[in-house]
Amino acid sequence: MADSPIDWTTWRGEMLATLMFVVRGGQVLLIGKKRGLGAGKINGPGGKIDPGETALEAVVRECQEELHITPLAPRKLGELWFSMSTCPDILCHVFRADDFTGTPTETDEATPLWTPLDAIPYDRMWADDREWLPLVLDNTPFRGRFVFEDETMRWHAIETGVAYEC
Ligand code: 8DG
Repeated sequence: MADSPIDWTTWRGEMLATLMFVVRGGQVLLIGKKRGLGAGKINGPGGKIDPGETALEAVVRECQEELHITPLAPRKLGELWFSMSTCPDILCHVFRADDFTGTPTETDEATPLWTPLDAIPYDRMWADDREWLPLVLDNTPFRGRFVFEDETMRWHAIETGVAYEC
């Protein structure tokens, strides 16, 4: 791929966000997102980190708010660095859990969608997701960097071999 149009050495995420992928029984718990950035798309539960929250606290809170579940033993598997033309740059922390408490429930933010691991609906997700979600499902830590112009992904790079603390 061509050289990055962004100098990533000085890049900083202006908006901090999270995503959670709960994998259980050969399926991953996705959502139909009903509002906010990416409304209408399929995604994992998650959202913005509030002031004073850690990424882990934020992702657990978002799962509780959006789906009424609490992921158990969540661990960070990835970072997504988004340089966007239409909104502030986003740094998104990606987590995985292999169990949860509660019952996935539709809310005004999300519809729960259990999805077989071999049938991920990438055509209804953000364009970058097919580049890194397989790593989450494979338990491979990663960092992905992406340049978007409107909804079109213009450049991307994915690194593995990174390590995260939780
Ligand atoms: P709200 O309460 O303010 O309505 O929203 P929120 O729940 O706090 O935040 P949000 O609008 O849902 O935050 C955007 C979510 O979308 C956040 O979880 C990160 C995620 N997201 C992007 N870009 C991409 C992407 O390219 N792929 C995927 N899978 N998720 C993305 O912002």
